[in-house]
Amino acid sequence: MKELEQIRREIKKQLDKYRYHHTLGVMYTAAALAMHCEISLEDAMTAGLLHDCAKCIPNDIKIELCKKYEIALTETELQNTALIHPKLGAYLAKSEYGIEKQEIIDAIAYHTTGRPDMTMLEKIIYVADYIEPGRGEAPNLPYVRKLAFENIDQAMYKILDDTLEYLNTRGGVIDPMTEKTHRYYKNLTQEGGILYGTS
Ligand code: DGI
Ligand code: FE
Ligand code: FE
Repeated sequence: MKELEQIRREIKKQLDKYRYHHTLGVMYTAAALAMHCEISLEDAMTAGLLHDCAKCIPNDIKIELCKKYEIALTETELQNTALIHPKLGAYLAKSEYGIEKQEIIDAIAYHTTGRPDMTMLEKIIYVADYIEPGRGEAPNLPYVRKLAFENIDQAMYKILDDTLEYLNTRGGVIDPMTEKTHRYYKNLTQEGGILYGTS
């Protein structure tokens, strides 16, 4: 696996100024969450650095590359090109940046929609992407930022809930995986789950 510093230098060339700044924010926020949750800082920082590595590729090239690398895209992803960068990014993390750990590759692949029963590293990247210091426009940010360090599953649920509300009001096509993840974290935290469980 390449050194973090080497990946940082390479990724800087692939991103615009805003995206690079956001990427460093995600990397350091993921590091803080990893300290708190006692998982590998190096894995969290590597996944944070690479999570948006395919974001600045022009949309038509993204689709072309997916064809070339035989990455299957769903109808939803083809309709919403913003949903392609996690899958393509996961592929490039392995092929271009030498990432071998499947846990890191999965954290990149699921950073936009999430998925049910995520690993701690996957949740950390998903949450860090939303709360990093450069983000400012989402509702409830101060609350979610605090919640992230108190109960990461509840933070997942709140972020998914706010994201779906935002997409619904904006009329955006919702990826079935985002809904599935939302349902999973709602059940886990709201009904008979860790929050209000009877045990
Ligand atoms: O790449 P970033 O901007 O850092 O963050 P991201 O990869 O989480 O993408 C964020 C956007 O993705 C945000 O505007 C919400 C959107 N998103 C999340 N789930 C869905 C979705 N967009 C659509 N159309 N459908 C979804 O299910
Ligand atoms: Fe992203
Ligand atoms: Fe991001």
